[in-house]
Amino acid sequence: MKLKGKISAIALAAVIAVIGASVFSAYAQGGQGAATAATSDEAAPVKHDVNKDGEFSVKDASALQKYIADYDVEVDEAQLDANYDNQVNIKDSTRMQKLLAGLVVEPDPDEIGKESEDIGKWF
Ligand SMILES: [Ca+2]
Ligand SMILES: [Ca+2]
Repeated sequence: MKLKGKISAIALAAVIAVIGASVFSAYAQGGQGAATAATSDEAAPVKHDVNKDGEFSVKDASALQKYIADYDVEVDEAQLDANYDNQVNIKDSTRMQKLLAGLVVEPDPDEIGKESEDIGKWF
């Protein structure tokens, strides 16, 4: 009777261990998936995400203004030129605010840098 109880306890412990391992495995796979997603986000930065927080918001226009004013602020320099004129100045911050307000739209990538009658609609 005592031995039978011990065997039951061992069997129960084994079942718990198997279930626990399955749950842990599923959790670990979920974690791995999340890590992969984070890696792909790093590969494609968000356009105009000046402050590198993963989204384009008014904070990016503010970070750009601080950068222009020579504050000690960390920025993604690749995201500063919002009006594609190869200069970084207050016009870029203004354009970011217009983009956020829906007053202007992003130009077609093929049109960036070209002179065009329609270029005014983007700026
Ligand atoms: Ca941002
Ligand atoms: Ca610019």
